[in-house]
Amino acid sequence: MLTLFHNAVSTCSQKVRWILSEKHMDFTSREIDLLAGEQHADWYAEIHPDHVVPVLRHDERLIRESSLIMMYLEQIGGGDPLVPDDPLEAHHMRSWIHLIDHKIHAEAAVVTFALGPRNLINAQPAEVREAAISNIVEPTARAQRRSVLDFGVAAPEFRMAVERFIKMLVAMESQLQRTQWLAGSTMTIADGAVLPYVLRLEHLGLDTIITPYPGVSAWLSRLKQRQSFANAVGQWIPEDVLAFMKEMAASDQDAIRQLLDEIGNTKKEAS
Ligand SMILES: N[C@@H](CCC(=O)N[C@@H](CS)C(=O)NCC(=O)O)C(=O)O
Repeated sequence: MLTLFHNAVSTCSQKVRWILSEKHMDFTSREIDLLAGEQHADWYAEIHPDHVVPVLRHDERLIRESSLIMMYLEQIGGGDPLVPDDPLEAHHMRSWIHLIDHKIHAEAAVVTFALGPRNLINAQPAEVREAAISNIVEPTARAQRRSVLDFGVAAPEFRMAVERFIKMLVAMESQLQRTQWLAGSTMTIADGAVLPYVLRLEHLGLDTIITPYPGVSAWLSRLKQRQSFANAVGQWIPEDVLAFMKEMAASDQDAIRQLLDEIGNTKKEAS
């Protein structure tokens, strides 16, 4: 019996829902309201000491860390294999996952909170706003959240995050000009692990960051056509929430255009 503690909009929850669908596995959903701070409740801190989603409960076992949950589900689930037999392709797959876990995930939080829920959180009473920051367990994430809530897209962290995203898109484009999928000839866990982060740009109305990369756009369309996309994203994030995310980011679009001009978001060679 699988229970997923997750959140509809969260990138790492999308990853896990994606692989659950690809592996044809049913689960019981327990959504955690991140904006209301449910991840900081005592009962949840016992499930995840870092106060983050997702967590998969398999019978009585708790499996944490979205990429590791994906690997776990690959071993217990059905469907087509999502880890290549070829050692080099398997290495490519793990390299994309490593990039997401060690760099892009944190940057996605920076971009999201600089734009999306910033105004909502800043409109809260001072002590509620402060709790939303100081309850974050991981110190770097806490400092980044404070900076982007204070300064929005003018925070230095925002620019660094956009630069990292662009660097990833450049590397993706270089690969996707040669193969259909990120690790090579077949779809792997890497595609499901990267998908929510590219999608996050789109959800925040930052499509212009993606458009210089036609291989990435075609890859995104391929993934969107799969049933797993509907099961992981479409079914969970209602249209009005997507519209709201874009609306929240709308007032910053001019500043973002200027930033992209400064950074020079044109197709570059991967380094
Ligand atoms: N490395 C963890 C990261 C988990 C994480 O940061 N989750 C976010 C949502 S994608 C979260 O729960 N944030 C809670 C918060 O912002 O307070 C994983 O991949 O599972």
